[in-house]
Amino acid sequence: MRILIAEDEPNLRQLLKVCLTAWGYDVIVARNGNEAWQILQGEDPPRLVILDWVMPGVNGLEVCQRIRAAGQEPYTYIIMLTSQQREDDLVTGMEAGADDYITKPFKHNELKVRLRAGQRIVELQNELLAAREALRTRATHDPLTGLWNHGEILNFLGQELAKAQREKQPVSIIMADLDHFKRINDSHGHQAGDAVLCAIARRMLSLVRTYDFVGRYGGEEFLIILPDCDAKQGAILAERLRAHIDSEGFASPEGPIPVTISLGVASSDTASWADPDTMVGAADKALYRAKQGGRNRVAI
Ligand code: GH3
Ligand code: MG
Ligand code: MG
Ligand code: MG
Ligand code: MG
Repeated sequence: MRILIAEDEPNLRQLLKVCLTAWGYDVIVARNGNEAWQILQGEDPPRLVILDWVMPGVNGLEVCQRIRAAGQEPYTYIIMLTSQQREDDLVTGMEAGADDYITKPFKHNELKVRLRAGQRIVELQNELLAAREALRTRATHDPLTGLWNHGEILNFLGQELAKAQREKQPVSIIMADLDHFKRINDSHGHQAGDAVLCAIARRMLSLVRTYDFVGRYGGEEFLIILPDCDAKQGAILAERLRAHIDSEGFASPEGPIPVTISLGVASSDTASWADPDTMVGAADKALYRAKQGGRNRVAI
């Protein structure tokens, strides 16, 4: 774990560095409050900080207050290390946002165990942040394909429609549905069907631009959002997707499985959509026409 030591007294700074390194920490040193603050403003700052109180320029108490005022996540665990030892100083230090307070001259073993306590807090928060991230991913992604899920792709569509209106830019969507997918499941099994869905997702992602959104709308239906893309460009991309998927079958132990998709396109430059639902409805109708027309085709 990385730790920042802010201490203006060179001998003590060196002693702390030696001790902490011996205890297994990755030590970063600052000679004053300004340096400490700079380091903490950098990318991926240390989460564990030992702050001397009295330093030239910005003192440790101020650094501590600034860290708390910024309220950044993840949390910074702060130990004030100081020779101030009037009774009120501890209260002032901890009111400024310090998590712990040690007076000089410090006992090595005491500093060591207090650091371990701080490390536990930091690690606990790491776990919470990872759990929150995992929950967020689960709430917004389709577990099979890793694409945006139904709810999230519609959220994005709402945002992109509003943005398109504000910036007077077109936005297009494509609703794509695998052709006769039931037959693929029936002849090759559901696991092969799942693998085909994943492969289709990858092929779609490989063809769209980085700022497009690809979502799994339902079972074997995909919704693609194309910001800043008019009806003509939307139809061109839909055709590229169709041709790419039609061009080669999906590898399976029994040989390649031929797969085709039908696609419906709706765009904001050919009609004005008040909300995501009506726009999706229009793409759905176009998709229906593509199916009626014989599948493996694009309709607008
Ligand atoms: P069409 O060309 O008219 O779209 O025919 P289809 O067979 O693709 O359409 P239908 O709606 O009749 O069947 C869709 C099939 O997709 C049935 C369902 O079991 C399958 N499916 C939906 N979700 C999944 C999934 O997650 N995994 C697998 N393997 N199959 C799925
Ligand atoms: Mg000092
Ligand atoms: Mg379907
Ligand atoms: Mg289908
Ligand atoms: Mg169907």
